[in-house]
Amino acid sequence: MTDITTTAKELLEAGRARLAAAADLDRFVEAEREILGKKSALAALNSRLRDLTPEGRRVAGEAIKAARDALAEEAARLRSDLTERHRRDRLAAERMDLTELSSAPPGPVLDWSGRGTGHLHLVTSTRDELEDTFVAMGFTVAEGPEAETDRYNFEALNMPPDHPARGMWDTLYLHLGDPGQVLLRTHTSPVQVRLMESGQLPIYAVMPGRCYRRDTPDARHLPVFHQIEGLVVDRAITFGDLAGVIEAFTTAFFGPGMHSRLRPSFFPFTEPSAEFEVTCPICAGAGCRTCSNSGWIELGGCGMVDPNVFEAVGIDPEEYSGFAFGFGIDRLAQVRSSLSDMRALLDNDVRFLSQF
Ligand code: FA5
Repeated sequence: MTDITTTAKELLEAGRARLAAAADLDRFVEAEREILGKKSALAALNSRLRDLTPEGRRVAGEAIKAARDALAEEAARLRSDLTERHRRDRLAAERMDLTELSSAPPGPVLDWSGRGTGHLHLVTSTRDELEDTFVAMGFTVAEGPEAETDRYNFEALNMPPDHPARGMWDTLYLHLGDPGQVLLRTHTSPVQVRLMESGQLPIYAVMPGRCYRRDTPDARHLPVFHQIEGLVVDRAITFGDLAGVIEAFTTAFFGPGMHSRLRPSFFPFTEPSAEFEVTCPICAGAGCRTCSNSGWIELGGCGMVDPNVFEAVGIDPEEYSGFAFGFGIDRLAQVRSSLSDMRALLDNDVRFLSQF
């Protein structure tokens, strides 16, 4: 009897040590089978019980059971520790280090294979920056389709058929629907109409996107380019609010010391209309070749939403007023990065693109 009890205690201690020594899950499972399995030394002790007196069998049986329970408990604890350690190791091994991408300097980062990891195109990163700036000023971001109908691109913007102002935009028409009714939008202004038509007022939104014109590519024009539109519609909005927002944007985007100014202009969908200029970011206003020594660079157009536009979208111009603005993202990127020719943005020459 004493013999079995002693052996059970010895097997308990040996088993504990064996389990604790298992370095990984596989070795642990093996050790657990040897110690607690059907062919274990502990299980073999049971077969020796039949030679004992009933009292001796009870005492020795309890000793074997106590050893098995203690080992099973210890094994469960160690198994959960090892499983957790195994999971953490696997996660650490599979973890991707993204810090390299976000903190990488401009230009291609070469990985072990010698291939560059690439980065956003200059126009995309400029668009992202513009969105961030306006979102920080409280604007939301909206988008609209690139294939538009005549109504959104022209008619609802106060340009009925044959209106001479349509000639301001050389338009590409699509062979879709009625002739002359579906086109590639020439500006982002149709998204204004879509937003106002949705009937959710007030509106404080910017709308970036791609535009198309039958413009011959040259140093300052592309047939496919990007604009960002701004629209505010609320009660009691004034021209002063427009000027204030343009100025706040200029300082937020270009930095302190950079300002804006408005010059009278014409757009059919705004009245009064203006062109807005910002301090030349190249010479900080001192005068250089890019700004023709004026110290100012024209960025885009703006003005108070024309009451005819409000009527076309079912907003009461007696109750609401608003302003809109729109400017070229490629043009802005060109000016900020001193690119002499905008066509370089489309050439896809990695030696050029990797500089930004
Ligand atoms: C417009 O497109 C008006 N929708 C802007 C507007 C919006 C006025 C809201 C009033 C209220 P414009 O045709 O001037 O205006 O174009 C605006 C800007 O788009 C230009 O200043 C220029 O930065 C950019 N842009 C125009 N055409 C091209 C082109 N072919 N390539 C690159 N950028 C262009």
